[in-house]
Amino acid sequence: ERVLTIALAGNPNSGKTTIFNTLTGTRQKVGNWPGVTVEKKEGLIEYRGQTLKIVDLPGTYSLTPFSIEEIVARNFILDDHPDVVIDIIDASNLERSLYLATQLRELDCKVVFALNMMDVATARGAKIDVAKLSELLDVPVVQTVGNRQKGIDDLLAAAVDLAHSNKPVPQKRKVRYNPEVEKAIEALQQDLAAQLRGILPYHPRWTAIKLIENDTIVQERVAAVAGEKGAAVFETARRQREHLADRFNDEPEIITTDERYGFISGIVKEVLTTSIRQRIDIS
Ligand code: GDP
Ligand code: K
Ligand code: MG
Repeated sequence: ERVLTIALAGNPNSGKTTIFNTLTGTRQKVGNWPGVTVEKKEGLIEYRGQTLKIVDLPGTYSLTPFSIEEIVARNFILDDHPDVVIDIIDASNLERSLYLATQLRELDCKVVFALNMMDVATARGAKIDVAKLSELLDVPVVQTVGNRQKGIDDLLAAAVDLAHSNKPVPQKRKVRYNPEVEKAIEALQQDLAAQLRGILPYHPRWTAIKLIENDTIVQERVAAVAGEKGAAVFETARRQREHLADRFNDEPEIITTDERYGFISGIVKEVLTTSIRQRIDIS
């Protein structure tokens, strides 16, 4: 039977390695990611009669093309198509953690959240509406306390169930940008579909967003498959970027980043309650 690949993503210090170690025990292979000196850890385990390959991705806050760690993590998801990505979320730093989570949702990979550090969050008086978080991002959420091996069986079960599920990755409950940005994405997406149907390496909406953000790695990948047909697409991307820069007086990638933060802060308002004591402690 086919080996299922499960990748662990998360911010630095979210508990990724702790959970990786619990999942894989001593069956670990440590090396480097190809071409870079970033450590790669993977481990094979047997689960419900099936072999699972667990891959510990570099810890990142985002998935931009500006840091080696982020490029490694993103390329693995884009090119190796893991069956499921477990995003280890630090529940005691929910807002910060959701930036990566939001980007993973935009990438259209299958995602499960491990809401880790729940003990820390609770001790600080934070209450998280887990069901609501799951609903708002349309992602299964499992609560874990990594250093006490709590919730890890449930997490693995949720990941494997999702890997086997035939349900397509939900398209709603992702970031929607303001109408002007959405129009630019739509125009570019239509061009991508018209010019590069069948040869586009990545999801068209995601590709359009990245081209509007001037993402050099995605530009290179699209150029590599598109050949001459790329010219029209890159011209549309350039025009849409220019239009948005004029309209908002800012780089499009700044606008999309801001809007992701806005989307996240809306989610946090709905799911996170802090006790009076904590609010006093912070002030
Ligand atoms: P990584 O940077 O994401 O790989 O994080 P690590 O796995 O190295 O964990 C960072 C620290 O947090 C370590 O000291 C862990 O023992 C600790 N840790 C991991 N999970 C939890 C948790 O759920 N609760 C608490 N209190 N500590 C945790
Ligand atoms: K660490
Ligand atoms: Mg680590």
